[in-house]
Amino acid sequence: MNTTALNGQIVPTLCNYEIKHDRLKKWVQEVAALCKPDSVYFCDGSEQENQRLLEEMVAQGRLIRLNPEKRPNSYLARSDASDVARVEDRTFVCTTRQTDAGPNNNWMDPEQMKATLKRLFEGSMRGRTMYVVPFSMGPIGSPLSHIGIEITDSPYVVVSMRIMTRMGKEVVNALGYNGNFVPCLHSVGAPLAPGQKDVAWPCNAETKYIVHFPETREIWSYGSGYGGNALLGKKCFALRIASHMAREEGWLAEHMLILGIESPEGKKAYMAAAFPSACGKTNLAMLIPPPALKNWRVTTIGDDIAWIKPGHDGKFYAINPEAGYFGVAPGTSYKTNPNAMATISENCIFTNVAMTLDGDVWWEGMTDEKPAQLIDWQGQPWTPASSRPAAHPNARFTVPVKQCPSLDPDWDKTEGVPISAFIFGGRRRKAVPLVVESFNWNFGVYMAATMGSETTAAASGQIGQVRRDPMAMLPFCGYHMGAYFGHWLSMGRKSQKPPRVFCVNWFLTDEHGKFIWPGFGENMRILKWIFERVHSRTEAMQSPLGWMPHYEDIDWSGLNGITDEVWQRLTQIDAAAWHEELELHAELFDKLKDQLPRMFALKRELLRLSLSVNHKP
Ligand code: O2Y
Ligand code: MN
Repeated sequence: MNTTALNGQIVPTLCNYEIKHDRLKKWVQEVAALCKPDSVYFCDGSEQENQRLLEEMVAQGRLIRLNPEKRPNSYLARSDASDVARVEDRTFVCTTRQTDAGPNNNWMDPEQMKATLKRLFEGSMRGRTMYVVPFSMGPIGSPLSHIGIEITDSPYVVVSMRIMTRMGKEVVNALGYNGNFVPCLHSVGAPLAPGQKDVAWPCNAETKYIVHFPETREIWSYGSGYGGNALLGKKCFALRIASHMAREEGWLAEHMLILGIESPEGKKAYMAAAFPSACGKTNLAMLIPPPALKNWRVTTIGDDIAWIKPGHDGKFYAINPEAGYFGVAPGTSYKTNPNAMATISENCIFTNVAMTLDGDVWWEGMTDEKPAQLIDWQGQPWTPASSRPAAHPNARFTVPVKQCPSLDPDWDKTEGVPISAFIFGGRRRKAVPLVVESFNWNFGVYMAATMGSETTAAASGQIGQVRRDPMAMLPFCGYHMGAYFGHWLSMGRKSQKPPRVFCVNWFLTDEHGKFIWPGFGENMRILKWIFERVHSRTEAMQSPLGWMPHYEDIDWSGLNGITDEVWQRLTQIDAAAWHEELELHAELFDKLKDQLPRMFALKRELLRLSLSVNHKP
């Protein structure tokens, strides 16, 4: 045990490895002087350290150890009822000029925000340990990876970051004397007075700030211990800060899953797909083809975030910067996602799920029949007669990707995998057809930029309203969305072989509100068509929105029920609905007009003309 002298105070400091990086040491000292923890601990990322932290948290009542016979080495955390999801209205992007953050972000002047945060962080870690968590987003040493250091007063964050990232002393080694890192400062905002008893989930119910400073590449998060608010490698770094870095450096940081598809002949293609939150990204990333297509294989690289850089051969190469899944538990079952169920069989941290009486986990949708008795996510007895859900709708599992049966053998490759197709999807009951391939890169960027999704309970806002969510990045783009579209267009200009762009919609319904596309594993039929388009440029049908499959272009083997009539509905382009859509595109463009690419107005006009010629309003 060493000590750090801070303003005359001695703070016990534990670090079992050498740190050569002066700027890192200085920053840790500055944070300790501000937050005034009882001690400082540098995480080494070892299994021993992990087990010690888990045991401490169990002893403190912060975690419940699940039945080791049912869920080996797995734990349950129950959050405070006020701290259950990302807080978009408390999330800020602070740039010198407000216009650089764009209308898509909450903004405050960086100096003013720093002053506010410094007041909040002053003494915020009293009575607690301050953990220093070195992590790499992407394989350590990959030219596509970047390093962050999270300082946090939450041991739950430490054990979660160890799952979600490559975490530990190897990262500090990789930094050497002066490598770059993104400083990520986090406090639950709940200091303890001497002798004060801690609670199971400390947080600050009144004040939360999730703040990004893209110009100085810093993150400060205060008041929440949950998910995207606290595991700062994920949305804060890998999307908001990274999207800003990517624009400056000529790459893409996207809210996309990455999957591989292998044909029966052994041909392989990788695709990256963007869907807004709560559209089944994890299910698609881990898809198991239906029995009739069992000779096709889907492999998983990532379920949420992709970092994509152009390679020397003109292709785009992608990595999953994460090393774990932070997936939504409700709705996950052996029917909807058997690979996810196998992944979470052990070494998992569950948050806000229900607990069975024999110490296992349960959530809505996990089994057809509800257990007769449970302990709900708030620790209360629950029966099927209870009016409230047993698990919180945003309950999560945190688990290493290595446990996923469909994990791609190249998931950890330092150069990434070549991407042949980008797929953009939303949740739309009508108007948007099942699948369409854009005529070219620029039109594809237009279609992806104007995509919308109907809101669900998980997102804030009213249920069932169409919210424009360009590239599924609206809550995650760290700069002006208009400039982001410009960046996407410029990436197409830089590449001789940009991926082909597809839009999909699994969520079309009939007049009774019933889904007309079966979804889940059956989406393989659409992925297969996409695979064939990118590999062999098979025939397709031209429409105003792009190329679409004929009925006979889809492999229907083993699936009944998609009649000609249903197919018409799945592929119809309702001109009246599209003229309304175009009005909504104009509304979006008006909000972004100060940095919107001029090409977009042109593309909109071309689309209007094409719809008018082919399908009169
Ligand atoms: O509510 C949270 O903090 C988690 S949100 C989340 C988690 C994993 C993957 N995606 C998301 C999302 O909101 O897109
Ligand atoms: Mn996500």
